Parts: sequence; C-alpha cells; structure tokens
Amino acid sequence: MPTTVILDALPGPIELDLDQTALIIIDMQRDFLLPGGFGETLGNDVSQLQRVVEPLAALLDAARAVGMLVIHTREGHLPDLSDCPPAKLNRGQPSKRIGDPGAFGRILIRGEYGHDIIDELAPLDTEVVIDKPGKGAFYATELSKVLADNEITQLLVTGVTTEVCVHTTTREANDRGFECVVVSDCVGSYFPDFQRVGLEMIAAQGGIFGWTAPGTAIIPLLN
Ligand code: TIU
Repeated sequence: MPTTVILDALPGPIELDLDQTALIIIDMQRDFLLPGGFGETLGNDVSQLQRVVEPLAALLDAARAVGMLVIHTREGHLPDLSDCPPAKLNRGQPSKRIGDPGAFGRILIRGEYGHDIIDELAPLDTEVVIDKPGKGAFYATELSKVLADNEITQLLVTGVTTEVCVHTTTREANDRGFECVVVSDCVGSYFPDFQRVGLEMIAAQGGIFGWTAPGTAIIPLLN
C-alpha cells in the first residue's frame, strides 16, 4: 500500500499520508438517528441522517482493512448531569430534555442504550471511543492526546450532524493544525439546505477550514 495518495477533493486535490490519517466518526448514536430519540424530540426528521449509514459503513470497512486509526465519538453526559451546563440543558423547549427518560433510556446519558452508537457502525474493541460533553470533539476530551500519540496530522471527518458537531469538530481540528477532509456522503444533517451549505462553507474561500470529498473517491485510494 503506498503511504501517500492524492485525493480529488474540493477546493482542490489534497495529498493524504495514510499513515498519519485517522477516520473520525462523529456521534452516530441511536439518540440522533433512531425514531423516538433525542433528535426526533427536537422536531427533526431523522430519516435525513439514515442515508449516511451505508456509505459510512463502506468507508469504515475500507479504513479498517488498511489498519487506519478509527475514532468514534459520542455526545453525552454523566448520569448526574454535572458536565452539562444549564445553558445546554435548558436550551429550547423540546418535549424531552437531556437526562429525561426517552424511548432508549435517559436521553444522551452515558451508558444508556440510546447514547450508544448504532449497530451498523459499532466500534471494534480495538478502536477509540471518545465521550464528549460538547459539540466539538476536542473540548473536555482526550482527543488531542490520542491524535498526538498516533502521530496523526490529517483527519477524514464523518458522522452527524454536518452543521453542528461535524462543523464544530472540524473547526476545532483546523485551528489545532490538522488537515480535515469532510466526507460529503458520510456526513448528514436533518436539514437538506444545511447539508448543502454546510459542505460548501468548508471548501469555500480556498478551503477556509478544510476539504470535502465523497467516500466513493476515498475508498479506491485505500485499496
Ligand atoms: N441537533 C443537532 O443537529 N446536533 C446535535 O445536537 N449534536 C450533533 O450534531 N452531534
């Protein structure tokens, strides 16, 4: 396997060193993706996120096959909610709030069924799982250390939702010096307009905080 590949991306090609690249899968949790979960209680159409699952499973398979570092994240909180600021807990008026009982256990609480990752993308025992209290994956987590320990400099960013946790994490990573490729068919938004514009915002202005490319362009480079 050649270590370096050229990915056809927006706003232009990017050279990826596969030995220094990680796949990060953001918040593909039941509470966001399944009917009855937190995402739906916020009034969202969860079917918009389901389209991500198949392409992301294919990319995950390819990444695993070449031994790429795979990092999964989960947004959620301690059972006593001590890591959930009131500003987040009380935001808006959903019919259910973080920590309330939901269809899949307490909403977005660590250890609950709904907080965990969907079966199709279940982490392997050898893969990293980052539990994060915020939208970004760097805030109050060990992610920086994991990336440094593995000498990672480039990230393939996937998961949900495009304009919230994917954007926040990509912006955080970009500020920390990582080159980020947001994988366009492996990220999803409840809102089709936000999906389109969210992707455009990343690659605009010469790639102001990253690149975008579909998984279908990445997978052949991993074979
Ligand atoms: N609501 C929404 O779009 N997203 C979140 O609350 N979290 C993530 O994006 N993971």
